[in-house]
Amino acid sequence: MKLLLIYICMALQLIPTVGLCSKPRLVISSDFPPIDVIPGTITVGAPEKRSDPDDVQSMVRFLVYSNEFEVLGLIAASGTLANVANKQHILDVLNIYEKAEGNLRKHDPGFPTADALRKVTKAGLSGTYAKLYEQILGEGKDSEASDYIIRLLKDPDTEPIWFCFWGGTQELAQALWRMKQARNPKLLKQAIAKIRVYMIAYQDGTGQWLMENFPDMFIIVNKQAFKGIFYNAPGADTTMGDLYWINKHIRIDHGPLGMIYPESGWDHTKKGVIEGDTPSFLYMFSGISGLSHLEKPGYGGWGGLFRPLTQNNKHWMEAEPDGKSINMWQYAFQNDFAARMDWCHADFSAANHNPVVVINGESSKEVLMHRARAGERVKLSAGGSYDPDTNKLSYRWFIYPKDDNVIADPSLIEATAENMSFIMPSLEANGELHIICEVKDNGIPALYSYRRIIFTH
Ligand SMILES: [Ca+2]
Ligand SMILES: [Ca+2]
Repeated sequence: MKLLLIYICMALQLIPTVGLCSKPRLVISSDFPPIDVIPGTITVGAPEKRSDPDDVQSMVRFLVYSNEFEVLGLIAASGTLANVANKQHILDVLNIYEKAEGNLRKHDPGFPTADALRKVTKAGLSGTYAKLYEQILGEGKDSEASDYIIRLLKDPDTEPIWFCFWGGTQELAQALWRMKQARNPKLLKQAIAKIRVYMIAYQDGTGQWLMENFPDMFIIVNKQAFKGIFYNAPGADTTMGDLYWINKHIRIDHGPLGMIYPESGWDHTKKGVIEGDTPSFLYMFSGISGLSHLEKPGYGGWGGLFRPLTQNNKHWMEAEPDGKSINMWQYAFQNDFAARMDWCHADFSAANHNPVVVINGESSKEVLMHRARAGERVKLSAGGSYDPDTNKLSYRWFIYPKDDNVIADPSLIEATAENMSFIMPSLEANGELHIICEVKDNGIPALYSYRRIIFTH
């Protein structure tokens, strides 16, 4: 993922960032409730069943994206009102995924087997949710999951490992605490160098402990902006995720996984998409599908837009708490989810698949880099873009993220043709102009694909 020159497009010297040779490696940790979870606002029922169903919603969505990643771990961290870590809850979902995986493979042979996912499903420590770090770290606090994380971190493979935390971070913190005790600073340093964290809020005291103790560890904290994925978030189109939408596109007639998608999150009166944890892996999907870049949270994409908290650019937090940096992509990521739920039961010819964006003849999913002088006319072409279902394509080019210091050529503001050109504006020293090419098909549901082109002087 380093920015290296590997290919020069003849027409425009568009330089893709280095290719992803393999899928990103990923561990999900979730405060995962039982499938028959009772929303926490319903005050009857056994405590171990009463919790927040949103992680089940997120897990259904994650599994239909599991072809995009090398899933190294699924960790059951403490959850439910009873504060238990029970990996059987995840295994129960994998039994259901097993009924859909054959059909999913008609759409991409890269979907993992349920068996492969079972092998990496690990139990975290019970009793950690919402506790102070002093209460949950140290001797006697190891778990199957923290031991497994140590094995992953000690492995000589230096490729990054992404940890998406849908609940508390105790298991990673405990693994690092244990490695610190071993007094092998070289090994610990290697471990830190390959860790990438995306955490949804601080759900136990170890989140802040990680931030304070590991200034060199790559950590994204999404404290509040994750709510931008809620169907009822400010600025969201509620019809793209309310009960009617989830029934039509996810829950009914979409195979076995859709049937377990809960109607609500914690509050049973708010029925619809409440997948607060989903932005963690949408960030990753966005980073490998042309819109953004895994190592650059400041680029912005489906998982939000972030700003650095530290000068070394290791710790990041959302640029704005209001969630708009997520729900601005709502039509795209909701349609994408709906299409993949069709993949659970439909043949290839009866479902939709994303278009492939080609920019100036370059067809990878990499972010493209280009140098241009202020005042120079730049020509971009999405000609050659195509759709695996032979759908008709439409185009939109826009600047993202917006930079108030850049006075853009008006022809760049609303460009909707396959080809476009603009006059390169003047940038500040080390300034970048990011242009997104969005290509949308006319399938049902309509799917979006992207490429990002970054201009510098
Ligand atoms: Ca959660
Ligand atoms: Ca298509």
